[in-house]
Formats: sequence, C-alpha cells, structure tokens
Amino acid sequence: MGYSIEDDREIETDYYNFDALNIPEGHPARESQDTFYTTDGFALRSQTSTVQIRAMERRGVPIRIIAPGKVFRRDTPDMTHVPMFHQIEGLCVDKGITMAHLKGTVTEWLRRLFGEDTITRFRPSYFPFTEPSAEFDFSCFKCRGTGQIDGERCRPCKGSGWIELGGSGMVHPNVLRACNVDPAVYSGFAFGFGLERMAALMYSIDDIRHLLENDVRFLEQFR
Ligand code: 2NL
Repeated sequence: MGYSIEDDREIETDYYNFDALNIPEGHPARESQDTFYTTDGFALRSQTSTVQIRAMERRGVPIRIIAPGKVFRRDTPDMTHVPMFHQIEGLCVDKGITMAHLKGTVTEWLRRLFGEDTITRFRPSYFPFTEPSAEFDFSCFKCRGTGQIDGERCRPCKGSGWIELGGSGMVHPNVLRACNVDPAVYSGFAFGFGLERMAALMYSIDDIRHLLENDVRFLEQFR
C-alpha cells in the first residue's frame, strides 16, 4: 500500500506528546494518557503519534507512514495493563482522503493478516486527535465470527464473534494545522492498536505481564 516505517525518539516534550495532538493543558485526556517525566520536564511518549507529527513536520504531505514503538503510561500493572507497551500507528494524509479510505485500508490489512473471509466493524468513539473517531473490531480469527468452537463459547472473542482491536479516525483539523498542513486542502486518517493485546489474543496469553518477566516456563512455548 506504499507505507514506509517511521521511527523516532521515546523521550518527548509536552508539546509533541499532548499539545500538537489537540490535547491542551487541562484536557481530561492528559489524565488517561498520563506518563512519566524526567526531572528536566521531558515526557516519555504515551503514544507513537509523536512520530507521525514529527514526520509530517519534516517531510510534509502527502504522507503514508507506519509508526511502531514503545509507549509509556502511568497505569497500575494488572492482567491487561503494563506501564510500558508497544503500539503500531498508521497515518495517511493526501488530497481527498475520506473515511472510506480508512475503512478500506484497515479491512485489507486485517484480511491479509487473518484471512480473506475476515470482516471488520467500526463503532463511533472519541479521541482528541481525530474527528470523527471510531474503534474497530474484526471477526474472530478462531471461530471466524460464529462465537462458537465445537459447541462451546469461543475463548478469544468470549462468544461474541468480534475482537476489539484498536482506535482510528479522521485526523483532527487542529492536528493538521499544528503540522503546517492546510485542512481545507488536505485530509487524512490514522489508526492505532496495542501489540501486547494483539499478541495476547493470538497466543492465548492470559496476563500480558508474562511478556516482561522472562520466565522460561512461559518462554519455552515459543521455541
Ligand atoms: C488506540 C488508538 C489511535 C491515532 C491513534 C493519530 C495520529 C495522528 C493524528 C491523528 Cl498524527 N491520530 N493516531 C488515531 C486514532 C487512534 O490509537 O487505541 N491505540 C492503542
């Protein structure tokens, strides 16, 4: 699809981690995306969108990039949360980009990854950096969307037939403006998802903390 992989720093300024993403000081999203700070006031990035912002600034538009990497959140560890995890984000900005391109791109990617019969579903949501915003689900790779395996409730999708994967939307005009891109001329979509969550689903890992503990009894299954 013509995307290139983009990489950048993990230690960021408040500006790239929040302001450029339409999260001004006092915005409630600053709390859910709270991160760790150095004594000099630098932030450990809480999403790889920072990579996308810097790439748009540096390379301009049109642009099509994928940004994988470590992100940090001030979350208390439990079965589904660790304070450092990995995200993959995609960004496409050009003239005439619509929500149809977002749906087509995410659907094609998931069909290549999980099989041609995979279907997707987009549910209205909210992110400060996209408008409109949508969470996306795909039909379960195990039961193929039926919710049942040998008459039993399918595990990965908990019997619903759907797997909730990530977030997406049309890049907010304020985010384009922050990168010196004219929202009257250009539009774009972006999406993101957590790698540990996807790995946990695909390999039936019941607690993502296992991924960081290096217990050989856990690791040996992947030999
Ligand atoms: C999630 C949701 C998302 C984006 C990431 C993005 C990047 C730019 C502008 C606008 Cl530069 N948006 N990224 C958009 C929507 C959702 O991630 O659930 N991540 C784990």
